[in-house]
Amino acid sequence: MAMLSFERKYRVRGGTLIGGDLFDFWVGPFYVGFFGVTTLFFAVLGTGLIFYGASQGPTWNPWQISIAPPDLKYGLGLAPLMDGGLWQIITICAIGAFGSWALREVEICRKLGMGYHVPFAFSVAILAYVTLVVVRPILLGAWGHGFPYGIFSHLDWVSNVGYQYLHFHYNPAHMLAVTFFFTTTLALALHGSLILSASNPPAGGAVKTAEHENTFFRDTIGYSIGALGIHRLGLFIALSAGFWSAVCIVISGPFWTKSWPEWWTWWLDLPIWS
Ligand code: UQ1
Repeated sequence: MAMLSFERKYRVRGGTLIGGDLFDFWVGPFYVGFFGVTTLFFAVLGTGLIFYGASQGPTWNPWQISIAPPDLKYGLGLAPLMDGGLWQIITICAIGAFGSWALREVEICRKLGMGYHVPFAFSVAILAYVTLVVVRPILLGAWGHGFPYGIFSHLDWVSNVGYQYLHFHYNPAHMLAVTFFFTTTLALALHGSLILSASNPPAGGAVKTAEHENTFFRDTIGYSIGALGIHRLGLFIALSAGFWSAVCIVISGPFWTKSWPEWWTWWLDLPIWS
């Protein structure tokens, strides 16, 4: 791919976290770096192991392929390759690839002198995944508490684990997470529509300004959060959705073993009712 004229200015040396100049280069449009190499290594190995596992399994139907975690009897030990060991190595590859990708983003931020907001945001997604397949299984004492890597099988896992707590929607952290997910879609819908309504007029129409955007919301709800503010709010609610998702699953089992509807008896047990 041809390099755009302005790109040369931003292809600056340095900012690497490791390896000095050794991997400080681009391949076409892509910055590589040490963590570009490790991302590729873990991604190729992990994907290859998923295909190897599929080749040993009963089906090539993409919906039904599943790499299962070890049986609970293996606890926190290493499992035989075909009995959960593949899942364990694939999990290491996934964390290696996601972590490398985040650190490659950090190196690009350093090159450009930008804040670390994007790798930080990505790290919250990694945290949610690691909570599911590492933190909660360790707290429960067995890798078998991780979820299986398959399309239908992971849906079944979510359903089964949900029913273990009778009615997962009564989990207060789940309520917070869902509320943040919905609020994020509301905010992005408002923001996307507002920006397009002002800056993408029909052919021949005049592009409007930030004052139009502010005035629209002052006219409708008496308040405008502002151009920078909406992005701060958006990042906060989106990260909160991922964060409370991690909380709602890590407290299920390690910190609350009964049904989630029962958790609310604290309300009925308040002394104010007697
Ligand atoms: C808003 O006030 C604003 O500032 C002008 C935006 O920036 C372009 C927006 O995108 C949105 C959606 C709002 C309205 C949001 C709130 C929380 C009042």
